[in-house]
Amino acid sequence: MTAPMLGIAMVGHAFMGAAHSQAWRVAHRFFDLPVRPVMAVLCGRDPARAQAAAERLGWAEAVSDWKSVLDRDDVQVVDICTPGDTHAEIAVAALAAGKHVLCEKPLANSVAEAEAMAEAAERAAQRGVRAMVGFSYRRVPALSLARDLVAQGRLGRIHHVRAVYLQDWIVDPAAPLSWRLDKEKAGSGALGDIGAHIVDATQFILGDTISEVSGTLETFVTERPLASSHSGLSGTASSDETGPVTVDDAALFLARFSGGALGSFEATRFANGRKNALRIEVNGSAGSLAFDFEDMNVLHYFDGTEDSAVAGFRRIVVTEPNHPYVAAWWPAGHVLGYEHAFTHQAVDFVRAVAEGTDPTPSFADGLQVQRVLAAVEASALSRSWHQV
Ligand code: SOE
Repeated sequence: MTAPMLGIAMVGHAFMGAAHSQAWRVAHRFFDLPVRPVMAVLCGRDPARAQAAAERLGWAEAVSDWKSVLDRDDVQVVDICTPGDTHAEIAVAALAAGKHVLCEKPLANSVAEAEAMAEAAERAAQRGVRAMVGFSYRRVPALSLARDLVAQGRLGRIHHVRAVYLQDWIVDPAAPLSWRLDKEKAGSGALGDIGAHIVDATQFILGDTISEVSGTLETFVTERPLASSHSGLSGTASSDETGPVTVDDAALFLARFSGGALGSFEATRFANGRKNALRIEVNGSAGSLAFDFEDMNVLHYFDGTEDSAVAGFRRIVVTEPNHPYVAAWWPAGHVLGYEHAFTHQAVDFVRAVAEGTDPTPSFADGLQVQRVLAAVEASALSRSWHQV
């Protein structure tokens, strides 16, 4: 007997839209789900581009007005894959219309918007309508395992965390302006786009929250050529017309966690040769963990209780059937990729909706990250520590 359907409407169809489409296409084919996601409609402002994307990504229909899906009976979920300046409007309207919402990260472009979204999600939850923010790295098996090991006390008391997220796609000053370099669209630069990921991932792994930060931001290239077309992360440069970069290129900050751990964070798009190097190291009284997304199926674990004669970082290949999520895919050693975390995200979202529970990370979790980002910006301006 086929499972009940869950109609999805996705707003936005660029990089995240492609990653989410992959997840909606395969989730029920690899995981046992109580309801089956149906890729009902893709929403995109340009009708021709939206239609082409719907055909390419596997959506039944394309529309140019996202509001048109809010009163459709064949849509139960709105999946927001747009730049941050539209997250709040779409999410609040969708939740009010009784649609479950999955919203890409960061939750919003400001704390005020994130607060409105979290309040809307809290009200909606009382009506059984669910909301999740898409910090997908939580669902990389190795990082899920890291959280489990910390929660089991395998590292003892956590002393400090160091996290970097290093990319280099705009180190070339000739790389054109894209929405991620426009504060109006993106809210911030490396801080919110990739810094948000390491804030959420470290809070997730520790099961703790950042309470105080001291940071600094820098924009290395302040003028760039205008993009003539959309392609990849930064598009293709047009002629010699230029425009201003209005966001940070790099964000560095120190943090204190509520539980007492210290943290050091760096998010930059100017680390030559680092393509998507989300790296986290956790050091505790009884051991340490280390992870690098560019080797995403591996978690390095140092057991501080081992005899020093044989102690050392052990390289755990996180592909055993008893590791998080892995059993649904391939035999041990047949590794996973970037797109699998989005499928895990879709699976956990669908299961929560079907079971009537609140998926995580919640909009309240997304608001917490937004507050950390805002505190870093305030700290950079005042050149002092700021409470989150
Ligand atoms: C660009 O920095 C980007 O696409 C981010 O926006 C994503 O959230 C991250 O997963 C990969 O890099």
